Amino acid sequence: MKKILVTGCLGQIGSELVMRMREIYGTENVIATDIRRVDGNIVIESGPFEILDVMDYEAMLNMAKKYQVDTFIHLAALLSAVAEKKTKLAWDLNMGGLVNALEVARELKLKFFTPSSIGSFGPGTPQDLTPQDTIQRPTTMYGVTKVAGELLCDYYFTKFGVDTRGVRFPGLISYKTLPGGGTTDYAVDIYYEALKNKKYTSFIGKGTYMDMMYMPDAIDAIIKLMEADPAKLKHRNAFNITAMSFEPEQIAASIRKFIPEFEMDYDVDPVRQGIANSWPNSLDASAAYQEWDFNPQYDLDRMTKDMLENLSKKLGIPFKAKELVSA
Ligand code: VAH
Repeated sequence: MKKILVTGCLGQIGSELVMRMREIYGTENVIATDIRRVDGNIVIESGPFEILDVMDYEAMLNMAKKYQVDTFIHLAALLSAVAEKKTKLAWDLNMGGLVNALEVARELKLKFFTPSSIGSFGPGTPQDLTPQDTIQRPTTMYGVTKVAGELLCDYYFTKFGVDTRGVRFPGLISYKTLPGGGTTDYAVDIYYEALKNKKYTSFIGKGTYMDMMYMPDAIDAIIKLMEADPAKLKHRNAFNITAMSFEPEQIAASIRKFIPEFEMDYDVDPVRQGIANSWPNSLDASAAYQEWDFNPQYDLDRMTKDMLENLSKKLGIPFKAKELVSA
């Protein structure tokens, strides 16, 4: 990768990926785009930024030509909970935007990345250690767009030779942006509430296991996959990746190691609980380890410590992570 165009750069992944790629590849070589401008945003202020509607193919093509990019990272999409409320918009944006991006990649012979998700699986999928290759019959509009997206990216590789690559992300946890309408957002909200109020009411029920990963590991995974030897990529567009699987009681217990007085109760949201129930409890990520040396560095307690330390600075709430208090 030498010169990269990123869509959805103000989102949870984009806002961190752009900054990390600018460190590695040079600020002027990472063109950040989004549907809106946010004054004062570091992604916008720190390097090349353009307003881009991913539904506008001509604008997308002209922008890729203008900057003479060699890589296209397509992140603009609606997430699971929002997509269940706005199903037609989710299909139009998630699929219309993707096919426009793939057409640009085909036309200009660009390397291409777009993420899939554990949301691409459904209740008929084996839920424990979900295999890399297995049945995918998701019961959400988000999941339908993710499975269709995986197939579309495979098609553009086999039919047109586009170098498409992708991963099935688990829930991603980060402190730099607020949650964007996903089902796994409870695992981000909980850290904010732990610092602000020392208590949290979870909208996901006790015992609901989902795969999760800390954002630094997600960013490293994208870069590692995009720099991998293509000859070694058998699965290419939809690698299962995960760093941990936990349920709400376990993340609460991790927080209590640093904030012993933290309390949690439940007010389950039937829509997001229904989505979570249809997703795997845990993934088998062996293909990613074998084909491109995927290797996450954060477990639950290390993530909790880093989240609480960084959120305390962001929110201006004093917090000093004691050494791990025995559980
Ligand atoms: C969501 N954060 O909740 C996203 C992600 C696996 C979850 O796809 O929709």
